Parts: sequence; C-alpha cells; structure tokens
Amino acid sequence: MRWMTRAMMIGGAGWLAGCAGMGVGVGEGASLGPVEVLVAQIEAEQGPLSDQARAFEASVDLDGDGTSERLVYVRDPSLCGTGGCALTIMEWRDGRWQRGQVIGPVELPVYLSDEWDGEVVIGVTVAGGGMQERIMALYPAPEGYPSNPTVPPAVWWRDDPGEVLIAEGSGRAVR
Ligand SMILES: [Ca+2]
Repeated sequence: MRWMTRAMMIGGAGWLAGCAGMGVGVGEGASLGPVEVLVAQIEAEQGPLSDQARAFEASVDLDGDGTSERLVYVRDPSLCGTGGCALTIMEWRDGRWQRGQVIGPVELPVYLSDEWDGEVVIGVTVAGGGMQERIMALYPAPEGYPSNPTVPPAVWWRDDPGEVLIAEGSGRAVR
C-alpha cells in the first residue's frame, strides 16, 4: 500500500476519488472502510444516495471478543422514513468489513450502556409515527439484538442511558 499512499499525496484528492471508485468495481473490499462497504451495498440494492446523504459511525466491541464492530448509521431521504433510519452493525470477518445485523427505525442519538452480562446494551432513540420520543434499550440475545426498537423485546430505557455513542452532529457527508 505504500505506493498508493505516496501517489495519493502526490495526486491529491481527485486521484483518490478515482481510486476509491475503482476499488469497489474490482472487489478490493479489504481496503474499504465499513461506511464505504455499506454505502456501496445500499447503492447496489436501492440505487444512488442523494447529495445530502450523511454517515455516522462508532467503534465498539459489542460481544467482548476483543474485535471491535462498527455501528454505521446512514441518513438519506431515499432510505429513511418518519421513524428514522437503519443502524447497521458492520463486522470485520475474513479480512474485510461485512454487513451484520440491521436495526431500525432509529433516530439519533445512539447510546451505549455499561456492559451487561459481558455484552453491550445499545440504546436507541425512537420517535415519529405518533410515538413519544424515548430511548429504547436493546439487550443482546443469542440471535443478536432486537431488530425493531419500537416493539418488544426492546424495552423503554427509563434510567440514565449512559454514554452517547453516536451524536446527532457527528456525521459526515458520504460524498
Ligand atoms: Ca467483537
């Protein structure tokens, strides 16, 4: 990768943008970050995101195995409904980022609890659709986290939700 770094320094942002596009086309997934992998998959399935698309991400070891997962939240008018957008758990497997569980609909912020029984409780904000805004706690189960935070087994998190994992203002433009 050293030549690439050097070329990027010489060639500047235009060259880098071209390279990233080529990387998707030839399957060089190992060089792509979790947001780029997810956005490429979403666009392949649902068409291009808008210019307003923003991505939010946070790194956390959800299962305590020593390898961090990434929580990725992509906000775009083409993806999101009145209740919010999807929160995707990206997992590092076989030398590349792969899409894991999808949780939604979710609004920001996303919270992280102290460890619960060795695993991490995710808190998500739910609102919209006539619902009062509240924070729902998602407890991990053997099959994963509850995929819909608006219904059980997600539970209303009435206590202090703890640390903010993904804040409203932390996103970046996807392109
Ligand atoms: Ca892990």
